[in-house]
Amino acid sequence: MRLTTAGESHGKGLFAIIEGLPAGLTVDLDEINDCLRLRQSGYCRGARQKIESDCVEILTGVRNLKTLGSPVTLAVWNKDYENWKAYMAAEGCDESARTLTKVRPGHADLSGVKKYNHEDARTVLERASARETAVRVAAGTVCRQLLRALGVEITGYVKSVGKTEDEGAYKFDEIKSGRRALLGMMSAACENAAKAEIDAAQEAGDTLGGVLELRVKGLKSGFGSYVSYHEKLDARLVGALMSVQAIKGAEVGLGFEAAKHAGSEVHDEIFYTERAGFYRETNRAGGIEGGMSNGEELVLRAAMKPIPTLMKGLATVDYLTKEPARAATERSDVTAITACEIILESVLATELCAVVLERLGGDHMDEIIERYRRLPQ
Ligand code: EPS
Repeated sequence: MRLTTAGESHGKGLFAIIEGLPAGLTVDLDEINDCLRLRQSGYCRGARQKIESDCVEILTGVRNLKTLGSPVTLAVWNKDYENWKAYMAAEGCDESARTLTKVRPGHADLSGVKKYNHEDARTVLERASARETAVRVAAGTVCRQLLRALGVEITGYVKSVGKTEDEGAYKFDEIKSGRRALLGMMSAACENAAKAEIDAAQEAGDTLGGVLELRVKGLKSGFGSYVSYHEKLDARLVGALMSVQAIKGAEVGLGFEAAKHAGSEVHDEIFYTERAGFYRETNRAGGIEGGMSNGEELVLRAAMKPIPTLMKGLATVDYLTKEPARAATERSDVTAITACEIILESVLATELCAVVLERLGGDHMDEIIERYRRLPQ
């Protein structure tokens, strides 16, 4: 299975082609649109979210809400295109308006203009923008629906915002039902503290990032590989998380913390009873050993950097004049941490779906469900 996305932030829309999905998968449009709504939510999002009400349109590969086995094309149209077509239209437009040459530190602007020999960083930021994640959420939700048919579920929550960190440990089902509405954190006290931090950042014309924790329940052992380095499950899933705009770090299980402890404090001892089979009492490995799932819950975390468009503007240089300048200030979010949570769940679903289909093969969902059922726990 392979996902390709296309589209610009202020172009006509965002598009995804998912190739290699089996036939017979029931697509739940309401769930896709709920996830798109979640991606637009969160405290202190930018003004763009007031313009858009993202909604998926399926263009190909589905008939009567069931996949056909042919490529599935999804579209999320940009309402804002109406306001931008004079500067963005493929058919001809005025490129001289809305140029951006005061390249923003932390964004793709400077490396992008140099790489493609552009004069205007607008041409770069249009594709580099995290708006692209709208269609990745739509595609990821289709993949989530395939995984759910096998009994594999994904959830996650916002673990920290700026310096406000939730040190609590939560069970999968608690997370699914317990995320708070404002930011997607688990604790009311943390949400209040985080809100105060976000307010202060906004006041200062600044931005904030945070840490997200993701969980996958119901994945049987043996997905991924210990024989081929490029098929290692941890490498693939961490790679998927790192593919999201603004993610600067990702870890599995104890992650970086494991390096501070002795082996006896890190590895999950193995037990066996006839009733339970092989089992562990801890899951510090985050469900992955030797590049393969081990049947325990997958636990991953990712760190989102603060969005690089700051209202107060950072020191930079104008790309054309070479004069010192303050970086351009497009409208932006103070934080997009809540959106990032559903985005990460979606990219995880997409990569995991690809891994599962590579191992199981099959043209129709029935075959895939049957093959998965026969695998050992
Ligand atoms: C985003 C839409 C964008 C930005 C944001 C994410 O819309 P606009 O550029 O029209 O304001 O709000 O992207 C960034 C902050 C960024 O740096 O890329 C969205 O729909 O998520």
